[in-house]
Amino acid sequence: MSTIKTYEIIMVPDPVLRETAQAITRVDDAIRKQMDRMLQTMYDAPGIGLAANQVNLLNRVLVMDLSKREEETAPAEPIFMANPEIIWESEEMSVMEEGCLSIPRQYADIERPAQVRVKYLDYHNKEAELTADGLLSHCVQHEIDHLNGVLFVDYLSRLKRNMMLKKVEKLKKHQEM
Ligand code: GNR
Ligand code: NI
Repeated sequence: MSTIKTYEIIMVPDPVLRETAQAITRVDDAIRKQMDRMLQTMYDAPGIGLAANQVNLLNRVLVMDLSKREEETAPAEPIFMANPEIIWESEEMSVMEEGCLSIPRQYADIERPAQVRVKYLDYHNKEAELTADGLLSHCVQHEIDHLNGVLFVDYLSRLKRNMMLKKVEKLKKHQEM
């Protein structure tokens, strides 16, 4: 069992999800503690990614782990990023079904660049780069969007977006979440 404290996940329409998170100076012990807590919060949810805005923090920190998606027993492969920047994106595009822990039980096909290269500070404050494709590419773009106040529903028509946001309101009223 884990002794790591978790955060509460913020849901739409909370305005913190529309704010731009601020760059951090360096990854220090306090940021590492935040990263550990965010990872545990994400595992508990469960989800494959989580950005700081979603736990009411406005610094540019995100966590991801795609390892447990199919196999519960697979070893954890967490990825921690601070100040992530997309330094290259492919012309090729990719469509995948996305969901968001801040927009519960709503899913939609989203088109994004198929591959991206991301520069960031890792858990040890070292500069690192990651080239992502497939689900990891969608996930890292989805998380960086969060840090910029952007949600996956923003890529949909106003009609579809409003339908999803209304459905979440209804779920909340009926306490189905
Ligand atoms: O758990 C999540 N699944 C997911 C699926 C496709 C594309 C992106 C994601 S991220 C999401 C968790 C979340 O809301 N992260 O911000
Ligand atoms: Ni999300």
